[in-house]
Amino acid sequence: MENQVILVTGANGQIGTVLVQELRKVYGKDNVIASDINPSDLDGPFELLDITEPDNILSVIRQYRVTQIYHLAALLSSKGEVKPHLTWRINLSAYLDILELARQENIGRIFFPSTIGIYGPTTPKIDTPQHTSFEPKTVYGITKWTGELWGQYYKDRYGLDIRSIRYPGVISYQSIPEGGTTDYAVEMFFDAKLHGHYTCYLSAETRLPMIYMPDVISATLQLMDAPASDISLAMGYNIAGFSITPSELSEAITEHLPLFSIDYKPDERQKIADSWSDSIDDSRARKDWNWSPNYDLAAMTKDMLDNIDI
Ligand code: AKB
Repeated sequence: MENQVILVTGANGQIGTVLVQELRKVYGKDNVIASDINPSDLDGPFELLDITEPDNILSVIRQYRVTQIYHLAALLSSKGEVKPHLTWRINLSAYLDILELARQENIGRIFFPSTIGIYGPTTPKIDTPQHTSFEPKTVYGITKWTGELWGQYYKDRYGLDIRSIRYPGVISYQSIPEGGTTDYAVEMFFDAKLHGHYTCYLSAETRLPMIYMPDVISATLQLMDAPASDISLAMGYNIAGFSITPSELSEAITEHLPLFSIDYKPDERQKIADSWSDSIDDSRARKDWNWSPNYDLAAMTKDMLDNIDI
């Protein structure tokens, strides 16, 4: 797509750091404005932006004549339980501000990252359907579920083009994520390479849906590029990569690093993981915009180990 100017909030996060670079390959370096509350060493336009200050967001939108926003700034599930009010402010109030600014400033398209964290104990755990019971137990899940509803509202009432994905746990080597419940998967790779041992904060048999970063990027760009006529949901699309337990991941790593060892000391994150789904039905995304993942557990493990350089 030509002539787009894209603002990415939360650009220093796990997804932001990779997505900004990929967007810049497609739209040109100067057309992708990275922003974050902390400074960045990414090469290209960058704005220090406190997402809780709508006036600052507005001046960035106007300064660069922004046409699309990827609103990635968020506190994740585990950190959200430590700072519930701040999580509401960042994850939900700031998103509402962005929706309102997008309406006023005629922003063409918005991306809102949702999550498997919107599911809860009343959600079917296996092959969780697109439309089901949503009773999340974390503040993070509440904010993301409410954000999805607000997105649908702004689409129905004001015609905004909102697109959203419910990301599974994201595995990547470019940075070590913080504040999530699925972070263990990335930590395990780094500790395997660095120390040959990992102590996992979830129990061995905790099954969760995961996805590898290249699939996150292709899903996100594919959804954002799809013609509006193909998009039947403004709420988050379910997408799935592969579902794994810590024990299965450690076995996959051991195939490459035979001396790797693991032990388990579940902490408060276990309760969060237990309230989430085991696996996801993503047939709606496959049907609407041809989604399908390229990486399974074995392919992801090999690529992670090839790329972690410590
Ligand atoms: C988290 O663990 O909080 C996130 C997520 C699944 O959205 N990675």
